[in-house]
Amino acid sequence: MESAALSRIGLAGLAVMGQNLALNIAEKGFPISVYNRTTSKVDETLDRAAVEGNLPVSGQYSPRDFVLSLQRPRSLIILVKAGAPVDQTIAAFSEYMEPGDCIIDGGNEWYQNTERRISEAEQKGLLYLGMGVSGGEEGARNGPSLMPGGSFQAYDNIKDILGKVAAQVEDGPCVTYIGEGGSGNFVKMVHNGIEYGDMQLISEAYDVLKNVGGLSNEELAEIFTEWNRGELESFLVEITSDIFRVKDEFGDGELVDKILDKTGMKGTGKWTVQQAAELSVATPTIAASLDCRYLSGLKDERENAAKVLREAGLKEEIGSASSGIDKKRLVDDVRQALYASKICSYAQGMNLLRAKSLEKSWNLNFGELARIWKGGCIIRAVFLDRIKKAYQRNPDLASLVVDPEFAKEMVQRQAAWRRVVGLAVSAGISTPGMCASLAYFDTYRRARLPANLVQAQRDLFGAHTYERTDRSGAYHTEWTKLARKSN
Ligand code: NBP
Repeated sequence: MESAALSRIGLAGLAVMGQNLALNIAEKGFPISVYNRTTSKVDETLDRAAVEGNLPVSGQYSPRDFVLSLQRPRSLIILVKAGAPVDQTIAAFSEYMEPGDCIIDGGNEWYQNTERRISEAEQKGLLYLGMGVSGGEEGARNGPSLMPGGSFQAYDNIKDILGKVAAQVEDGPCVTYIGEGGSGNFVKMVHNGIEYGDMQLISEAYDVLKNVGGLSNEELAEIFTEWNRGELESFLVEITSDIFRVKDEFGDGELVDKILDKTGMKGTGKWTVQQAAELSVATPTIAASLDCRYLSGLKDERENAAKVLREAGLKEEIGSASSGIDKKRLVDDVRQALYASKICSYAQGMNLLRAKSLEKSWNLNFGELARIWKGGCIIRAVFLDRIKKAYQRNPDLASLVVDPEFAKEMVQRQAAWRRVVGLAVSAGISTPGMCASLAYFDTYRRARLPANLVQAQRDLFGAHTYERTDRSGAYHTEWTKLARKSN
């Protein structure tokens, strides 16, 4: 018999994400049981629950007690390191679970692992959700963006909890049922890929403003604050303005200048680019941001290359490019270049999602995805409301670039965008994200590309055949014979 003392939900894995999400759930009035392999973290969570408002958290110290402390049908969230730890955790709990109970993995899991676990769970009569959680520590505690995919019944069992725990925006909580299978994890993965792109584009804007425009950290802080009041308003632009203001506690100046220029990563960006390649979807801005992380890691090689090329006569062009720069105009141009580049990056991410949705019959609702990213998550931005509306206007939109509103915005910004990229190229400041976005735009919008020549080459050396513009069918030509005969 179930007693009133049973918890409504459980959460296992009390590291950064788990602890904060558990406290968030408890704060919304849902009694929760918590468990962690290393039990000291259970006590830590209980201490925080007491300090942060006597929250209804019940600490459990064994998998059995944990599972049996939950109301049926049991809903149990796992937030451990993705991969084998998730399988081990499931194995530890599932022997005490009963048909109809539900496992929710909130980690950054590879979507195929979730699909495997869904069928393993089904064999035991268990329900399974793979739920993307975005927003880091702060989001988990105060309102993340949640992307649950898998069993709809499992989602329905905890819909009320998720709706209260998620970030709230004017058009609802930042959660929606994503779709079947591993769709929740896949959508979170692409969200992270888009996040890579956004961070790269912002870092390029900073590079151009600092090294071409000669702006100080103080000026950069003000500009990013200003940008955060307009079309670029977003979490990443906001935190960037804060970063420029932090002084170095060990010396003069600001901390940002003392940070080693090597970017870390955990793999979701790589998965995004791999999936894009698998599905033949162009995601050059996201790929450029990933490549830049790889290149940033080659610090010693880059330092050596700088030296070797300087000795070989390479001159820094920055000085000449920045002389006579109209700072005010540069700032305005960079803002427009950043915005236009961002649209292209989101267009790539959304098209990757569309391709996967078609392949897997997930029936993803892109307007809803944009809506649940408006709050709580790292890519949250005012601009996502425009994306939501674009997909509401046309759910089958081929690309954000051809949505009438975005098309207008791109055209208005393209002169500034080209000026920034041109200036950066001539100054030798690498802007791979902005260049990739611009090249994507220019390639996508051109009705005729030089692909005719590539087709001719393929046909010449490999008899791959080609199609013609003026008649149907596949053609092969004896190119070499004809060319040499005519000479
Ligand atoms: P970590 O990814 O650092 O994982 C630590 C947790 O995993 C601890 O509770 C640890 O237990 C548990 N664990 C490990 Br490691 N191996 C285990 C095993 N074999 N059996 C049982 N438990 C095991 O935690 P996190 O940073 O909170 O992230 C959790 C998930 O959320 C990850 O998938 C992550 O990618 C994702 N995520 C993280 C963030 C973020 O900002 N950190 C944001 C969004 C999503 P122990 O205490 O006993 O070692």
